[in-house]
Amino acid sequence: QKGVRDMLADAQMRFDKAMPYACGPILSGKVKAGEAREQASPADTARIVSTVTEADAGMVDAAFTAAHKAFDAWDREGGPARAAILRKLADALETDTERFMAILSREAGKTLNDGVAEVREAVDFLRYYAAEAETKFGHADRLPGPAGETNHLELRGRGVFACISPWNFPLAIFVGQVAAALAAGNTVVAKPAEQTPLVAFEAVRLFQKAGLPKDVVQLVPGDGKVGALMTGHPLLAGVAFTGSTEVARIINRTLAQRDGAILPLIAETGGLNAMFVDTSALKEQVVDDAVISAFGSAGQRCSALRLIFLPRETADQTIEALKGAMDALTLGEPADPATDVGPVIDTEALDMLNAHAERMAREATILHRAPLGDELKAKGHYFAPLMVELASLDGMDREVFGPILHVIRYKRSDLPKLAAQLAGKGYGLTLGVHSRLQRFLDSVREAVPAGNTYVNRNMIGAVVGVQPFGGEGLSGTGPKAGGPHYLYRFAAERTVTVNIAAQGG
Ligand code: TXE
Repeated sequence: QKGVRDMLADAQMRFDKAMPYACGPILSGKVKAGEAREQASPADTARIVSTVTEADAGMVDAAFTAAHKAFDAWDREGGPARAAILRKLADALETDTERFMAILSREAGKTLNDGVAEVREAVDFLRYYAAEAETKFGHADRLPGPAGETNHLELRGRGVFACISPWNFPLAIFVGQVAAALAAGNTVVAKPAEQTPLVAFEAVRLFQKAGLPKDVVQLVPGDGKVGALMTGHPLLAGVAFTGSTEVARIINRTLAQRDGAILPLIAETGGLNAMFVDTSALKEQVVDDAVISAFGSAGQRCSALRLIFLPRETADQTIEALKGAMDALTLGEPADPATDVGPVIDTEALDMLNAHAERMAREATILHRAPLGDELKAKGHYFAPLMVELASLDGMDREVFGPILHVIRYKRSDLPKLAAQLAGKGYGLTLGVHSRLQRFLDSVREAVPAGNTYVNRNMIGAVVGVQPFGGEGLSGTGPKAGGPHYLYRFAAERTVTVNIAAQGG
């Protein structure tokens, strides 16, 4: 164990020594330098992690033009050849795990556990979509049909995909989107979130060294203005977006207003994720699972638990145990191995959470707040985990993205009404159920639609190929990332029907 920790500490030290790093657009393999802004670490705002040059309209245009030129050749490579390249990228990333963990801890405030899990997920996405490319792309499947004709179905790329990713999984989601688009035969113009440009920049540079052809992925860092230039670009063939429901709606409107082809949008967005507990549930398990699901990664997972429904018979006991578990959390520097909860991403997130906490103090009951020292508060964007009790679901219409757990105490006979009210909010991402009664599980599942349901366990699993992940309604369009249907949405499906007799020899 000590060996691994030392290795990580060394990698962090090596990374820190050369901070800040310059990063910027990568167009046809070349890094563009220009006027740069500084990006500070959320964990320690005195540390500048990178100096970032953001893409302008000319660069976005150059990125699309180059990716468009590269498309035909990449698409014609076929699935197996693309799979071989994606596997090389996976190997390169895996070999560089410690360095990417170091970047994630400084740039995104990820703890060591979260960092290693994220690098693993990115590697898994590359290998999973490589396998998918190999089996699904590059050949035509014969379909059953009437005598006298043959029918074949073939999957091809669509063109240039815009991949727009969030800061909360700045490596895994960025790499996952790009890998999927590439596996399906598309070329890519990718934009990381404005808070986390460096990890994406380093990933693209590594991939190009590992054998990714220079024109198939173009990187255009920047904020929503750059995103808007991408979704409005005439050479666009489709959008893969992960982020907030609000921005997904903006992109949807932009695509609807374009002239020309009707373009696909694959959107994975936020949730109002709930856990339903009944009196048969095991208290210790509920507490462990609720705490990790609500406060792990400082509540900044899209799958994170926001609302826990506790039966009034046992609610007091569970709440007391939750308070104890919250006090046992260690808040701190993400690079410290003892840390359970790191910072939130930026001042905007901190302000939003503080404003929500103030509103809760007025409109709800504050049940508990984990301790947070002044020193930490002054150092970075730290927000102490908070538990509040709501009298009802009224006014709880939006995802609050951070470490705040909302408790609702219920009377058994009110549960159907509450579940229907929650379902009526329109989200459908993750759902937790803690019960030893199949009937309870079935009734909750029927009442509350969710893309991913977790029974008698925590709500943070999205293992690639094992737990395909994604929501419905306000939470996303599907298909699920890391699942067997994901690549279809990135692909053009072509059916060829041949009249055998007329075709001759
Ligand atoms: O999102 P934002 P954030 C969700 C999570 C939360 C959000 C957090 O639930 O809601 O992501 O990420 C770009 N045109 N999920 O705060 O602000 C912006 O620059 C085009 C769900 O980053 O929506 C950034 O690159 N692009 C999830 C990206 O959009 C625009 C997993 C996202 O930004 C734009 C992870 C515009 N007009 C997080 N404006 C799941 N369901 O799987 C901004 N952007």
